Amino acid sequence: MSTAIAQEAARRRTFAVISHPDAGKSTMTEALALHASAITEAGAVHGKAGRRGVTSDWMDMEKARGISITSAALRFEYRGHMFNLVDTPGHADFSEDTYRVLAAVDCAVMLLDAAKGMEPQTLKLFEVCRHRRIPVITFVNKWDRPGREALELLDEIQEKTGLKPTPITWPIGTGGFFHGVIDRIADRAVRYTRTPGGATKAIETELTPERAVAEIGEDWERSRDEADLLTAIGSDHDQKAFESHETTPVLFGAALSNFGVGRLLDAMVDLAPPPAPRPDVKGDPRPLEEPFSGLVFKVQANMDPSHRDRIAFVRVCSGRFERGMVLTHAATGRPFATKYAQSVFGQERATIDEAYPGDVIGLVNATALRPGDTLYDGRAVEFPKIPSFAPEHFWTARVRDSSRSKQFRKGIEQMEAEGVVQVLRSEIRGDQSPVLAAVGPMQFDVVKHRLAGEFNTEIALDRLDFSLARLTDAESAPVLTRQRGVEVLTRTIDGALLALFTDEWRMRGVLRDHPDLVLEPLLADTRA
Ligand SMILES: Nc1nc2c(ncn2[C@@H]2O[C@H](COP(=O)(O)OP(=O)(O)OP(=O)(O)O)[C@@H](O)[C@H]2O)c(=O)[nH]1
Ligand SMILES: [Mg+2]
Repeated sequence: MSTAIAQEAARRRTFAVISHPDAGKSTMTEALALHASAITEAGAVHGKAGRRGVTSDWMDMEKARGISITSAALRFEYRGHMFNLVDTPGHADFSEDTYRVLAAVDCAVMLLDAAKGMEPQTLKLFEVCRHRRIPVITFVNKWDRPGREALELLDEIQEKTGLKPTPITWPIGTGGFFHGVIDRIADRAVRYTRTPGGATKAIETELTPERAVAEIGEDWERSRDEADLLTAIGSDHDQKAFESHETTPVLFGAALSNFGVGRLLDAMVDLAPPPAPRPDVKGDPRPLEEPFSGLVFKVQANMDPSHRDRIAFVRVCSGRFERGMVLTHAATGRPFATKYAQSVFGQERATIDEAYPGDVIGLVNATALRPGDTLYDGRAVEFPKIPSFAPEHFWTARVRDSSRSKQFRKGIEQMEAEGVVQVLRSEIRGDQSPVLAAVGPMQFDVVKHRLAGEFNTEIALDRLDFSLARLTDAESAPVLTRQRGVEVLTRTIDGALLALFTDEWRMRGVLRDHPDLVLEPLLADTRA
């Protein structure tokens, strides 16, 4: 029994796909599923405007804007391995969602845009991965378009992340002349030929050196010389160094035309670490073979307009999950029934009967569950909470048509449960106009859009002139309330008292006059 769990865990690969906005995460997620034969045709073939949405971008607003707003999980099998892949949103306003996903995976695929190299979110995410000790496989995407020099990109990666890049593949040709890659591990070269529209796997042909010289010529010779140089300077993959976060394997390709995607999938099988025991709040790792434990990393409602339910995404951390088992919800100590457990593939779902460490499962109608919660069977365990970010934008929300007040309340409660925004209240403001707090302003667009779409309720939002929140206590609150440019509100989800200030300068002024006030930062662990 216990060896079965170890064996099942060993064949799991649990990944986040991350990057700066627009580098191609959703296209790549789709391409990976295509290569694993989990889907038969990529949906991103019609270009951004009229394209059929990619599998992981299912929300209306995502289809309309062509960006990912919320993370999406895909589960599929490849080469005897069970992949759990989570496509994340790149936009900084939604980074809280991305960080929750990073709390639940064992490895990350980082995409770089060939023309842009390291961008601000790229850098931030590399830092988060280092902080969380998540190994990163780097894929330089959009190599089919004019871009930077490959060697120059390697230098930039090394310089900005401190990680040593170890190319697994090396591109043959650049700037729209992307012929194929040299596979530095398999010691061979392949040529890619695009299928119409890039809808299906690219055709791969083996390139012997003779053929390469004859058919490609100069681009091949240059690529081969560069690959030799890499070997000479010792830029080879080293599994130990990769797992201890000293290096990042690098691959080159184009997700849109499916160039290099199969090679990435193989690297994910061969290089990515399988699930390991997860440390609990005290730092003690829970052995994989202990009874079930899992971490809720995401809650999402109304994914399916015809069902209107709330689904909690759980990463299995130990043991065997069996549908129907009754678990304990660590936060409340209450039993939790798992009759409606599902595997998720973008917006589609299917009943799942069993799962193992590394798997992501969806628990339906899990109204009590919040991101960061632990569920377990057997010996009690609680995993560390996923820290929430310090909000910097504060807007009041109210319903436009008061006959929709009930739906308004329900909608806001839903947005809070999912962590789309934080909800703050005070007696003075009353229930009719709570304050919504967010890391980035686009989160308010999501609230507005989803309340209209899912709750048929139009809302009005008004920006408040605050940009800073601090945790305070009941003693300090009355003093703070008397200050100009300060407001104290209660965060509904945990009852914490938050003092809002117009800016840092204002807060310092208040502290100068009242040095004994309790004002603690709301720490996001990514900035640690
Ligand atoms: N030329 C080219 N375009 C690509 C490639 N991969 C993705 N794209 C295009 O780049 C744009 C962004 O792709 P997405 O997959 O939506 O990017 P994303 O990283 O998921 O974006 P966010 O989720 O909004 O951060 C789309 O228009 C894609 O068609 C590629 O390999 N080559
Ligand atoms: Mg996307």
